[in-house]
Amino acid sequence: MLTRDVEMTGSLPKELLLSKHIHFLRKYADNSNENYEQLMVEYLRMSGIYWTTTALQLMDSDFDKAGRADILAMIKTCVHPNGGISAAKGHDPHLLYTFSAIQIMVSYDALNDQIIDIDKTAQYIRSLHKSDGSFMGDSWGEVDIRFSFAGIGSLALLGRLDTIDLDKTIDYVMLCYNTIDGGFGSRPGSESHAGLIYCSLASLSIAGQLDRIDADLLGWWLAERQLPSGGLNGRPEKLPDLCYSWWVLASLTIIGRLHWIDKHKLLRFILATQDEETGGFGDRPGNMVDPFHTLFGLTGLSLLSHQYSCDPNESIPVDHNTDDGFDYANQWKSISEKIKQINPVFCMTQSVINRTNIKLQYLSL
Ligand code: 3PZ
Ligand code: ZN
Repeated sequence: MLTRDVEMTGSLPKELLLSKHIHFLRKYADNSNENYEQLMVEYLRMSGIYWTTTALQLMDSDFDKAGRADILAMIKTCVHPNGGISAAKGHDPHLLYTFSAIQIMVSYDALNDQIIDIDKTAQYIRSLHKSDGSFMGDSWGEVDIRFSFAGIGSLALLGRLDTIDLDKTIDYVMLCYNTIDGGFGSRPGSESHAGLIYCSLASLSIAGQLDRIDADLLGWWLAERQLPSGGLNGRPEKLPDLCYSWWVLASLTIIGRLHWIDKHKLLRFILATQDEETGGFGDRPGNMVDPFHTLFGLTGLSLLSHQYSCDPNESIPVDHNTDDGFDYANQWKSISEKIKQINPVFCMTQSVINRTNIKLQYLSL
């Protein structure tokens, strides 16, 4: 069988370009000079701010102070009378942007800063919950498992999970479970896809119901997403894409099987997707960079490097420390010092999640 993959040849970055990434992202985060408004299309803006600020928080603890007030003021202009939040001022509210806005507010510890009325926003989310346990994205009525995670994740961060029947919500998620490969699709009967698997596992982790899946079967399918280049794809026969480093690694972390992939090969792929000139990460080596892939490059490195620095049983395999030009032991140590720990369920820094009293479930082998 022919494998679809990319070549890892030519001069590709081999080290983390930390200060370039901070510079790249600051252009987007600096709302005050309206840079951001030119850089990120309007219909994505709220999520764009979440990708950008989360990426900066992972690298730079002083970041919080800089854009906080402007960003919170921007969110306030997107809050609708029904409690929903839109991507930008004047747009319709949507569950995905409501989730992004809540993630940003929680990361700034601003839930009680009178930007939203928590009860109203919880009621807005409840209004999108259907009697079969599924979630709509907005009043147009489209249903997707992504919206289930956005609903559950939002309510958990608001401390309002009791607003919905959580068991029923998880029963719907389990209708999207595929017994053949252990994965999840967007709706019942749909093909498994790594991004939707992440949404499902994150939902099950919040609900404490991860025992409902076959973690070995799913872990196997997830580990098979790694290609000879080291990069990961989202389903069979697809090219590798940096953002799947996050969807797959976060999923494997939640089910306690992160060590089922070759981390050293993935490290080389992730570093190769950096742009040496502009900073930022793209989907594949040599491609255009954006804040979305920049966040998921950094979160992938965070999961990999912190697992290394935390787990004394994980040693660097000898055959990896040969002559491919990589000093793995030093790379992992230095990356874990430069990038903070990310929470695999919420994709927010672990220190922010520690401030909440949300209980999450993780499996171990
Ligand atoms: C990208 N969206 O629908 S999108 C997204 N994709 O809003 C944001 N990997 O064309 C950026 N591809 C770049 N900055 C891409 C978010 C998509 C994912 C597209 C993509 C990613 C390969 C082609 C869906 C969470 C939220 C949203 C998604 C996934 C997960 C696009 C195309 C689509 C979109 C935005 C821009 C540049 C950035
Ligand atoms: Zn991608």
